[in-house]
Amino acid sequence: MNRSKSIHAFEQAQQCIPGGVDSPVRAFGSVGGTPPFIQRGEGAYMYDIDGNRYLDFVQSWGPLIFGHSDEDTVNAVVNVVRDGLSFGAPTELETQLASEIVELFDPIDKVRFVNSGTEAVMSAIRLARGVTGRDDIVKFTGCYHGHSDSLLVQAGSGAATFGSPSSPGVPADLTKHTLLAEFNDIESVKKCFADSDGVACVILEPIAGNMGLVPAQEKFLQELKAVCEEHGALLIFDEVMSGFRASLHGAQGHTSVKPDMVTFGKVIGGGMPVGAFGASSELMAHLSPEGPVYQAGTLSGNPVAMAAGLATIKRLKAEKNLYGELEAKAKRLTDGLKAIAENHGIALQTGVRGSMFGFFFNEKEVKSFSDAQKSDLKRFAKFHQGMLDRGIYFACSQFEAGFMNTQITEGMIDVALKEAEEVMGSLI
Ligand code: KE4
Repeated sequence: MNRSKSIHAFEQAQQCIPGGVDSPVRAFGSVGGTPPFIQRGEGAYMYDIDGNRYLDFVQSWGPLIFGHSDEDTVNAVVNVVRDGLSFGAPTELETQLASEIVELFDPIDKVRFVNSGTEAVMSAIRLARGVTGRDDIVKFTGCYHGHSDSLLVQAGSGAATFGSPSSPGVPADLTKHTLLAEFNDIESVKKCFADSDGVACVILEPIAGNMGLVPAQEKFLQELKAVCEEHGALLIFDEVMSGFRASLHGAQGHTSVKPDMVTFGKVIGGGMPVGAFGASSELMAHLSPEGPVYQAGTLSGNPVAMAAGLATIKRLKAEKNLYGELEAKAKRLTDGLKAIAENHGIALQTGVRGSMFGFFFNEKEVKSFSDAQKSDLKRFAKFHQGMLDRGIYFACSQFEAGFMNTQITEGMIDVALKEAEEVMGSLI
């Protein structure tokens, strides 16, 4: 596949943008090769500046559940943008989208819009700390919640549960209140509580998509909720990715456990920059201007983003069989990949939750980040590049999830599987 224009564009980009990208994963660091520079998207496909076509299983990392340049979404944006791009003043569009989200997520009565998932999580944690008067928070290795300082932590030294910065530029003072537990391991959570003088909240991806696809086990979620209740800590489900991807009710379509707070992003913006966080009226009343916990944003809830999100959520509600159909297509793809891999003597672990899917080049089931890290990353990279050269665009990291959308047909999935048959053969 000729990507000469992308190669040149990547060189140009690196002259004025760090790494040539505005988000690190896009640089293809973990899979190698040059990232295609995209010219346009249409339905199930993206087209790069060399004219190559790609069947897209990433969809901007989740937002595009109706595919690229979805007509309803584009029309909604065009109609609104003619009346103005932003006012810095309230609009009814914010109320309408907030009402739609609140209606679909039981535990929350109110939401506040922001401009990214990072902002949503950062604000939710500040609210939890403000409400409880406690500083410590618990997160899980392998879960990603955006790049705010308190959450860029790695395991501390030895058995310590308190995290240390995972990035230069993050002062230890800003991570010393973040404790790290192991996903699906309730004993590690209890140790964090034992080590802490008071935990404000526990945050996790209830269906993790940032270590590859790793759902939290139901028993673990129930025990986690019980531990939080025992200690008066708030439970935050970070559904920036799983929200409206795992089901119409996010992860809560797959677990009986109800969180105290939920964060959102991606799909609720329909491709425009939107994040949100929600909780009960009682908890949200602590937020400025009602309460003392400060949080703000110039473009938060701007009408263009609200219009895109509203068009998306309304359609998700209207199309009753949508998630069942997306899950069936995701299973067709992953079951097919698993069969092809096994025919070549390659171990492939696969998983599906609604329109989210994942696969690990791993001998064993993956239940935590340490399990995921045992995957064959070289084999993943070779698979990714082989499929990309055949026009199939998977996430460029073993530690990411894949996404199905309404524009991808069973015929397209069969084409992807046919290409995978050849690529898997090259991996042995
Ligand atoms: P943003 O700030 O990127 O909008 O959201 C941060 C975030 C928070 N919580 C979860 C569960 C997330 O998955 C994310 C962002 N997801 C990544 C994909 N794994 C975004 C892609 C990127 O960083 O370029």
